[in-house]
Amino acid sequence: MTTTHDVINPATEQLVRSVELATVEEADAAIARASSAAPAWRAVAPADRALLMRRFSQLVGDHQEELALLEVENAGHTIGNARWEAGNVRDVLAYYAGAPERNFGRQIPVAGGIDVTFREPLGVVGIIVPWNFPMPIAGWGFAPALAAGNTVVLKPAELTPLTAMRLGEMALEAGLPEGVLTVIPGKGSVVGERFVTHPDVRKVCFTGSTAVGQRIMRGAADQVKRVTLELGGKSANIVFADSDLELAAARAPYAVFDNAGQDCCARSRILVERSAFDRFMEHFETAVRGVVVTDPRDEAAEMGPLISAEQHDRVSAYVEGAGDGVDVAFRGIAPEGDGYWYAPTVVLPRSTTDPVWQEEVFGPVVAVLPFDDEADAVAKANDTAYGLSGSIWTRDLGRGLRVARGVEAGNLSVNSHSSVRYSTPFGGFKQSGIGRELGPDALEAFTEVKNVFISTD
Ligand code: TXE
Repeated sequence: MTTTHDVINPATEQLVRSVELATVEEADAAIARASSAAPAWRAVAPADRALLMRRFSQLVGDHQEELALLEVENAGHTIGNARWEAGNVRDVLAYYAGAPERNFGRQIPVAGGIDVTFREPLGVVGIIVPWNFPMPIAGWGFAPALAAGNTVVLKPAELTPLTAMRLGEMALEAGLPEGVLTVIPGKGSVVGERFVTHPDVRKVCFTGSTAVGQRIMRGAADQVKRVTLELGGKSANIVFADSDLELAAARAPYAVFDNAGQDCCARSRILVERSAFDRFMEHFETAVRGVVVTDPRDEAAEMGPLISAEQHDRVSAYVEGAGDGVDVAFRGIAPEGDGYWYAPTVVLPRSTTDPVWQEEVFGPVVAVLPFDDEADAVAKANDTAYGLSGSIWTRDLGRGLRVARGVEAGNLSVNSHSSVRYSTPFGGFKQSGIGRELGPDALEAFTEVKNVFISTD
């Protein structure tokens, strides 16, 4: 039976649009179309596949403002962020448009003949997208998958299907054949599960919670199905006393409050060298109080609302619900009235076992603790089940690199909080996931290596 989902604007709590959610039968039909489209798509000449992807990229670029405005309603993102996100999809498509003609194999010296490897597409790839970055995460999946010659079925999150649906329309407008990229709004337990169990879906690329990621990995084992998992994070922002402390404090809010903290790379734990702790906190307080939390359509907005009332409850349970288990150091501002607003909040955990220090809050809450020396900083940073990203602030670049090598995480930055560039690999250690997106690695993740030996004897 068909059901619908009401997409709610998180800043106003008003209905944006009702969307029909696909049934299992509809998911099966979409997978069947993707399966039928696969042989022809992989046979498209590399230059022609590249051209179609460039057209798709161009179209996304031409509609950047439309997509950005839609994302403001769909996900409550600030207009500035939403523009960046639409631009990111354009850029990711343009980057991977270079791939079909550079999908090189190798020629390996062997006795008695010629040995060559090919990078073959997998077939149909299922991409499951969360609500926190509906456009970029969709693009990071479909762009390399399509470039490598796969066809794609993509399920956006129930809460935020609108921009992915629009991208699906644009793929057709750009001339990608029917069935090459199909966006299917639906429930995780229906459409998402079907991607995992359907034998024609050869790989599932999932971004979301660790619990669902574990379930997908278990389910995929039955068919030895390939998976890429991008899961949660509890990343550390490590500030040494020799850093430009004012700059480190000024940049720290962006690293954790961007997208209202609903970011798997959020640096939600700040570790400050003990001798600089008080000075850092003074500068940090000024910066946090200055974060502009307002109507996301406002050009000045730096932070918008949380995605839903449920997420609001979840976040406040870590602070207001923690009883006397957590001390609030200071807070920023947030609007009153309609919308799922939560002020930027800085807490001082009592110990490193506190939930707010260990668990992914996925909201604008950051916990701060001091550390004693380099070894203590690395040990505290690594005292988590996650390992997605992290930052190190120091003027000693030798130390910056040493600490970056010591932190068990996939994406580290020194004197910066930048984690994502379309040309470099992105992904997690430990329970933050498996596999890599973006850069050359993603292309490999959407292909199988085939070895062919030709006898010359
Ligand atoms: O995620 P889910 P939710 C974390 C974050 C957040 C929490 C809950 O801590 O507060 O997870 O968010 C689909 N088979 N992250 O509940 O459920 C679902 O429809 C297949 C971190 O929204 O994991 C959606 O498309 N698919 C994360 C996607 O999975 C299933 C981003 C993510 O939903 C499924 C999001 C199933 N059984 C949440 N069940 C990050 N690290 O960026 C659900 N889905």
